[in-house]
Amino acid sequence: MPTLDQRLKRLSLARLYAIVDTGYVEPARVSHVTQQLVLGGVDLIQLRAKKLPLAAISELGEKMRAIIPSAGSNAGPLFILNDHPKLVPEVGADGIHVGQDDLSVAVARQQAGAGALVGKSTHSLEQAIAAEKEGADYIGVGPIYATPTKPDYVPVGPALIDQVRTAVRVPQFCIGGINEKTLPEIVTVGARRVVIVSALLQSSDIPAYCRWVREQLETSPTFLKMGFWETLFGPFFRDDQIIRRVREKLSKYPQLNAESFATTYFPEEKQAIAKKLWEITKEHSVADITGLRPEDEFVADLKMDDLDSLSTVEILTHIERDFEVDITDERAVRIRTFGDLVDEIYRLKRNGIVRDR
Ligand code: TZP
Ligand code: MG
Repeated sequence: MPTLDQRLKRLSLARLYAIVDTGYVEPARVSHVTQQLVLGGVDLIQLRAKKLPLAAISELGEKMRAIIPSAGSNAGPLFILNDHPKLVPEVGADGIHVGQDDLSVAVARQQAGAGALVGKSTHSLEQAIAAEKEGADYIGVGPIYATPTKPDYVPVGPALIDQVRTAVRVPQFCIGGINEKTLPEIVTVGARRVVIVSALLQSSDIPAYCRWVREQLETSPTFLKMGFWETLFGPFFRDDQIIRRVREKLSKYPQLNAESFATTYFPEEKQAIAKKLWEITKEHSVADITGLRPEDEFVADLKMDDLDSLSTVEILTHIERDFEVDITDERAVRIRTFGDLVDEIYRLKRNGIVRDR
């Protein structure tokens, strides 16, 4: 069974969350649909069976568990149950999802077991902030658009996506009415994680639909335009926000060039790396970074999503055009500052994982 840390790491990399909702999928088709979602490479799968008795949910959960590969080592998707935390240990699920009218996050966690993830639905900025404070590992935000899957709820609209993104640090999944018409719109306003229920379940080719969604999330105009800081500190962070925040932060510092930056702030063995990173940054960033200092805490000032949980693999993926990388080390690292990044690459180079091109 994956540990809580492994589950959190898997969650931090997640983009597409699917729900097997028995309102759309009869129990007899649950196994087939689950297989299709696994084939499509979704990151989370939830079982949502509003009208079934507990015993039937447990039985379906066990069937799904047998199909869904373990999420340890980032292999399979996370498997989440809706509403019944006590079933989590017996089914072997990775977590539980609760709504605003359900058990608190703390009680759900206690019933589901200490290693389980707890997600919470939110329908406003206030609820999103409160859910994070309450300790939710991720939140759902929606319904963004009106949806027959949750007919009694007033849609919150796409404008909430950006507000939540700047206020909340835990992963946030946009939900409600997301389909081939609406996904491009929410991506342009900053959505980077989505839950899709009906559009995915009703698709005639579920794996192909999953691939299309992922492509939308990863090749949006925002994503393609992104500069180095965005690639490093979180895709979908908008250019104008980057420019403004980085300029604000850096305007205090004297001008530096790559050479003086590296030699001023780093010991000799790390200077080449620092210089290279500075140059990559300058070349690819939309921001003026001439005053960059190693101790600048971009996470605190820029509130970029996911920075805490950026893994070595993700970081190296972004710099692989400049370094030859053999990604065998999946140790999650905490990169808070430019100096941390230099240190981390130095460590990887010393261990032979990264070599200069
Ligand atoms: N919570 C907010 S909207 C929603 C839930 C469970 C349903 C989303 O379903 P669909 O079919 O993707 O609109
Ligand atoms: Mg519920």
